[in-house]
Amino acid sequence: MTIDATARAHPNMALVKYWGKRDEQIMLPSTGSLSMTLDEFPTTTTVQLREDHGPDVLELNGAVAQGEPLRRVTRFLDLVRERAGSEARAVVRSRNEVPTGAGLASSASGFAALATAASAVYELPQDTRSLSRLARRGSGSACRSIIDRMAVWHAGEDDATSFAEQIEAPELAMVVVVVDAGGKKVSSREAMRLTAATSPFAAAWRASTARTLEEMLAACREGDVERIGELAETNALRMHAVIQSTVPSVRYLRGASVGVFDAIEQLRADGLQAWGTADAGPNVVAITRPADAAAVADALAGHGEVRVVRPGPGARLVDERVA
Ligand code: 2P0
Repeated sequence: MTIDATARAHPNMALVKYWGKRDEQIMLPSTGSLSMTLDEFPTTTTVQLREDHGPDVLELNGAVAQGEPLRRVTRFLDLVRERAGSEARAVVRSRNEVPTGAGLASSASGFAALATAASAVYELPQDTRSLSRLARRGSGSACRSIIDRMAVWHAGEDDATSFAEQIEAPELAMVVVVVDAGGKKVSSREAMRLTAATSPFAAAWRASTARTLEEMLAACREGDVERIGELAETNALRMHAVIQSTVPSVRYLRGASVGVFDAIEQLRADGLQAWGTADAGPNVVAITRPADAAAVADALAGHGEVRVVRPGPGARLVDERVA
């Protein structure tokens, strides 16, 4: 019997964004999405079964967590227990190596690592597809962090068909520009609901993203970095446009973020190819070729702390203790 298991997973950065759910209960997205798993900022999570009958315990970066983070982990473990036919509670210890305020969400790496460690401990299927489907139930984008390097998340029709899998793509690099280390006021989940409920552009966003995903898959197959960059930048700005069009308006990009998009456009005019993207926060990420990453990082260093990231590994077990 497995006593405890430790898994590690990394965040991912979407080139075609997930923004909206078709079914919040089982976390079906309204459109597919596509991302690069990063080689930095891992989350390492240990799941240990409790031998007494105490409740689930969550420790985040060494401190005991309560409230919503604990409820979210418990709900996730309830699903795992239901599938495993187990009543055993667990102690979950999770550590994020995201530098404070790097603006890279830890929910994707967090639930990818948790799904992987929990599947080992509760003896659920551990193939990539099963792990991706399970991670999705914790946080949508976590299904992509299960996957090595580049992932497409198929929107799917039901729980069985909504999962991420690896795709071939040309070698990319990204430059993360941290313009603001503060937390966000409106969670992605809340802002997605607000978008569906109040934006007149929500349907256009869904239709255009579905088309963009098809074009992006073709650009990845063809190894066309320029097309990948253009599509990613347009898709990110469309996502921010639909988010800003909510009532009340949610604005994740700040003046400084727009300044980085301007600087990236200027780099292109000067002959250095890079394209901007941004998630549900103010920080901007430049997508570029590996050979240009250092020059792009130098050029953007005046706008905030910069860090070059590359394609990284999917979630995996790093330790397992068996009695
Ligand atoms: C993405 N984001 O594709 C998009 C782009 C943020 C902006 O996925 O409600 O934490 O847990 O499924 O996955 C962030 O949302 O939301 C996200 P839930 P999630 O990466």
